[in-house]
Amino acid sequence: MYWQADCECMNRSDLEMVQLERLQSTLTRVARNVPLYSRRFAELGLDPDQIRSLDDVRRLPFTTKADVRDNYPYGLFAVPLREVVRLQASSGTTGKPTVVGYTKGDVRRWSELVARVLTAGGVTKDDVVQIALNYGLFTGGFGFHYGAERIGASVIPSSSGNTRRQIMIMQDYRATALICTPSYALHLADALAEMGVGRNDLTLRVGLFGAEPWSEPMRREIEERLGVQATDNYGISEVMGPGIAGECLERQGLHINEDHFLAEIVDPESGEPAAPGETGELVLTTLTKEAFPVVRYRTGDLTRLIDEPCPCGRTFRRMARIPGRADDMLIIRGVNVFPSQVEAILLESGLAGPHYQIVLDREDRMDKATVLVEAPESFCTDRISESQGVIESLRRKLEELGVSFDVRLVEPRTLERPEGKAKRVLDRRTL
Ligand code: DLL
Repeated sequence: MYWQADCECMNRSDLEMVQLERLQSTLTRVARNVPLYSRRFAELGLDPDQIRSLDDVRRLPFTTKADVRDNYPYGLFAVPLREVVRLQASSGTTGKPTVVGYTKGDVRRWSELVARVLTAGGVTKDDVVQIALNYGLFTGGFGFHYGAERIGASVIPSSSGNTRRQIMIMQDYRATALICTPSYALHLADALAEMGVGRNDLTLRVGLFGAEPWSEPMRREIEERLGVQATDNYGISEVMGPGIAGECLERQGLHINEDHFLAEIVDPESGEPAAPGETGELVLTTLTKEAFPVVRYRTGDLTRLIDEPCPCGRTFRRMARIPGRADDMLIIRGVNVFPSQVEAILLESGLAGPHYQIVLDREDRMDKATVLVEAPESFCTDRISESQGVIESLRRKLEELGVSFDVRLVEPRTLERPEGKAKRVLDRRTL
């Protein structure tokens, strides 16, 4: 099932023509309307007319989150405010948030792109879609909402939080599709178990999850406990929000809506293009955005592009699941580790629940890494020898990452349950 088969299954050479034409028109518009770009292009002696092939994109300067912050709130808008019908902001926790705007046309296109990823994830107009993502400045709630309405599904804007109410709604309104962060999906699963509601008491069929890194074992656990087919969805507010890339039901990577976004992978250090198929930082250029176009936006997210054709028939390239942002990567005693790798090992072990926190300290100038995990409900933490066995076994499995972690078992349900994006790391190291 496709939403816009003519675009999603376009042959590559037609697609590249569309991309180039749209790139040129975006560059002309930003050069004319956004002072940051006209200045940067002038500094490089670059005229948008000189960009004659998609490879020429490498000659363009990058845009960073700092550029967006420095131009807070409206400095990067390419249209007057009177043409903007929607404002959203990034969920950034430090400093000023970044504000993004959408014209009527942008909102229309955004809805179409979200309709594509919803369709790819198995949602149809017959579904009752519960959107348990925050509705507010965060792009998740409204982004998915408009796409789901566009499809003609029955949309429940339950927003985030209030887990018991979410569950009542899920049961009473007979929700068939759930959209939230993967960590919240597991929190819902825990709450359901606590209330004695089994997956067969629910009508859920599919789940679209995203907005934070997660792992394959976590996907399996969500699928198993909620009875859904779970797909991964990627978006970033500065570029648009959800709808940039999403998995189809093959679940082998996220199709990027390449007729609206030009994706590159660069070496995060040098900014040079990565070799084909190599992992690096995802850089995105918007091809159709009117209010807030961005050129070569450094997402900070690490991934690689998958060129092989997908059995689903979509021709858009896929990006691999994101292990984390370049700046989420922990360097522990010089070893690079992503929280999602720790998560995968914990879940695969079958010894720990899905809730965990990594705590980093510095003792005697050395990094000390501890993972707090909740003991499974079935497990009696009073039985010292049994807990010791679990701790030892998890510790050994985590050694696979090249770092030695201390493991601490905490009582079930004591770690924080996120309603939006999970915070997995507490870094208390000071230099
Ligand atoms: O999180 C947009 C979104 C909403 C995507 C709902 C999917 C579902 P921001 O708040 O700007 O936008 O956060 C963007 O979240 O740079 C990634 O680091 C991370 N992220 C988003 N989706 C995924 C994913 C929304 N599927 C930042 N896997 C991005 C891993 C993700 N990380």
